[in-house]
Amino acid sequence: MAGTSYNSKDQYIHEKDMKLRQSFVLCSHLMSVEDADIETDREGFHALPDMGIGVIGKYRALRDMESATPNIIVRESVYKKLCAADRAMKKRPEYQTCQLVVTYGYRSLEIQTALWNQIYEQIKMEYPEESENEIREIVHTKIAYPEVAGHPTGGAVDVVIYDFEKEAFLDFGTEVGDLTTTDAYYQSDAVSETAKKHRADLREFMCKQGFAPYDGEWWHFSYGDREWAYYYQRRAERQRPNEEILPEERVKALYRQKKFSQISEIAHSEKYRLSKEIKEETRIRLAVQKDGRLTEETLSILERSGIELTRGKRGFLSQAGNFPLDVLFVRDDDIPNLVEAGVADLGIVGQNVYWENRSAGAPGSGIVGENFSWAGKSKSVIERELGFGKCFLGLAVPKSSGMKALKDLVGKRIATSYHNLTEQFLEVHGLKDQVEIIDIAGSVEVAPLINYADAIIDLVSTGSSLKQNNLILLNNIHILDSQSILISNRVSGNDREKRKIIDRLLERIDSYLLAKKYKRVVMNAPAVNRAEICDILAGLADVKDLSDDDSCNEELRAMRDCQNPLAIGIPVVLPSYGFENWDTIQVIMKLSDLWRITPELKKLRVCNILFYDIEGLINFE
Ligand code: PRT
Ligand code: ZN
Repeated sequence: MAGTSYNSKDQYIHEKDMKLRQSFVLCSHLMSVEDADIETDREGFHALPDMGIGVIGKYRALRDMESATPNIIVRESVYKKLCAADRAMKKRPEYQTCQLVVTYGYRSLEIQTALWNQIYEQIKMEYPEESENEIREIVHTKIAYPEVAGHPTGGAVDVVIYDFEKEAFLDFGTEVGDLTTTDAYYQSDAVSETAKKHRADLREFMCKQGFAPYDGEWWHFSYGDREWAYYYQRRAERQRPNEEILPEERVKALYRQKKFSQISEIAHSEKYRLSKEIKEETRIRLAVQKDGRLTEETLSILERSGIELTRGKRGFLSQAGNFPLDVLFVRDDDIPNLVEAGVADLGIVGQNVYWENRSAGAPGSGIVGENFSWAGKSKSVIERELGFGKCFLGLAVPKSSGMKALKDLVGKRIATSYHNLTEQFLEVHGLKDQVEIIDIAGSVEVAPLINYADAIIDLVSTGSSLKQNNLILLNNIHILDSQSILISNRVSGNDREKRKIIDRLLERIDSYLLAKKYKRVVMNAPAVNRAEICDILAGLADVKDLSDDDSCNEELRAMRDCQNPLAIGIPVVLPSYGFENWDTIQVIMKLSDLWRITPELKKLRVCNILFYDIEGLINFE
C-alpha cells in the first residue's frame, strides 16, 4: 500500500460503504497478527536487477527510495518467488514474451513513518472529533500504519507485467501506483475485460507462489508481512469454519519492518554492488529458423555447446536454463532484420538471406569484381561461419536453350527470389537494363518450363533439382557461395555485459566446430618404429599441410604453440601393458589425413587403428 492522496470524509464514508471496500483489510486486523520471530526476520535482502527479460525492478510511481538505493530491494525469498512466478507466467503462450516488473519493494521505516505522520496530521485537523482508532483507520486507507506496513519489511512488492516484444506494459485499467481513482481496486468494474483478465492472471501467477494479494491495489502483493499472515490466516479459517484454530496454529508474520540504517549495509554491500555490476540477469537473444533446413543443425550446435533449451522448438521463445541465452524461433527471412533492429542480439542464417537483405538496404552498393562489397553501413556483423547449410546461388538455363555465355542473356527474363543479388550481379556485368528480372517466391526452377522465364538464379546444393528440370548452370557461375553464419547486432556486440556472454557462447561454438573437424585416433605400433611413426603423425600437424581450411589455422597455431601434449597433431606414446615391444599411440587429426597416411603406417606395421568423434575441444591460451 502506498500513496499520499486522500479524499473528503464524505467520499471516504461513501467508499467505506461500498461493497468493494469490504474486502479491504483494516489496520486493527493487522494489529491482531503476531509479529515475526527473530529467526525468520534474519533473512537477508536482495537487490533486483534492472535489466534482462526475467524479473526486473524499476522504480515507477513512487521514487522515494531511489536516492537511497537505485535498485529495488526485497527479501531473498521474495526474489526467488518472483523469479518462479515469472517463469511460470512465461509458460503460458499468451505471456511468453512478457516479464514481471517490480515497481516498488522495500521502503525504509523512516520514510513510511514520515509519510504516515504527515497524513495523520492532515486527517486529524479535518476530523477533530473522530476517535483515535477511527482516524488511524482513515489514514491507513491512504498509507499503511508503520507498525503493520508491508513495504518496510521487504516482503511487499508492487508488480506489473511488461511485454518486451511489444515494448509496452499490459493493460491493467490504471497506471501502477495511481491512487487517484477507485479503479485501482482489484475488483473495480469500470475497467475493460482485458484489464480484468490481466489483473486476474497477475494475481494467479503471484498467489500460486505464495504471495497474498491486496484488494485495494491490483498491483500490490506481499509475502511474510502481517498482511500476508492475515490473508492466509483467514483462508485457513474459511477452510475449517467449524474448528477452533489454536493460537500456536495461527499464521505469524515472517518479517519485521526495518529502518534504512538496519539494511543500508545490504544496499551498499559487496554482494549488492557485485550483482549490479554483473547484472546477473543480462541475457542475450538468438534468432534461429523455426522450421526449415537450418533448424536441426542449429539446435544441434547449441546442444553440443552444452546449452539446454527448456522449451520444444514449437514455441516462439525458448530460454536456456543453464546459460543466459534465449532463443527466438522465426522464419529465416526475418532473421537479418530482427538482428539489425536489435530485437535479437544474434542470429543464425544463410549467407544468401543475409546478403540479400543487406544489399537491399545499402545505398550505392554493388558487386566489385567477383567479390561482393557493400558500401552501406550495416547494424550487424558476421561473427562466425558455421560450416553447414552449404549451397550457392547459381545461374541456370534450359539445356535446350543453347545459351552459353552471359551475353546470351540480353533481352531475356531471369526468374529468381533473390532480386537484390540478381540486380547487383547484372549491374556488375553491365546487363542491368538488358535483362528483365521476374520475382517469384518459390519453385523458381519450373519457371523456364512454363515459359515464364528464360533463365533462373536460384540456390543449388546437389544440383539434382536443376537436372530434374532440364536446366544447366551457365558457365558454372557462382553468384554467391553460401553457408550458415552467426551474425550479431553491432550495439549488442559492443555492450560490455552482452559481449561477455557472446564471447562465452562463441568459445563453446568454436570448440564444437573445431572438434567436428578432427578425430581422436588410437593405434598400436611396434616400439622399434616409434620415432618414424611419430614423425609421420607429427609432420601432419604442420599448419601448412592442414591449410585446406583457413578458418581454423589460427586456432591450430595457438594449439600447437601451447605445448599441450593432447593438442592436435602431437602424438602421445603410451606403453602397451603386457606387450613390451609395442606402443599405444594417440593423436588428434583429420580423418582425411589419416586415410592419406594409412599406407605409410601399414608399412611400419601399425595395427588396430581406432578413431573416435570428439565431443568438444576447449583450449585455454
Ligand atoms: O520457412 P522459412 O522462410 O524459414 O524457410 P525457407 O523455405 O525460406 O528456407 P529453407 O528452410 O528452404 O532453407 C533455409 C536455408 O538453407 C537457405 O536460406 C539456404 O541458406 C540453406 N540451403 C542450403 C538451401 C539449400 N541448401 C537448398 N538446396 N536452401 C534451399 N535449397 C533449395 C533450393 O532453393 C532449390 O529449390 O533446394 C533446391 C535445390 O537443391 P538441390 O540439392 O537439388 O541442388
Ligand atoms: Zn504496494
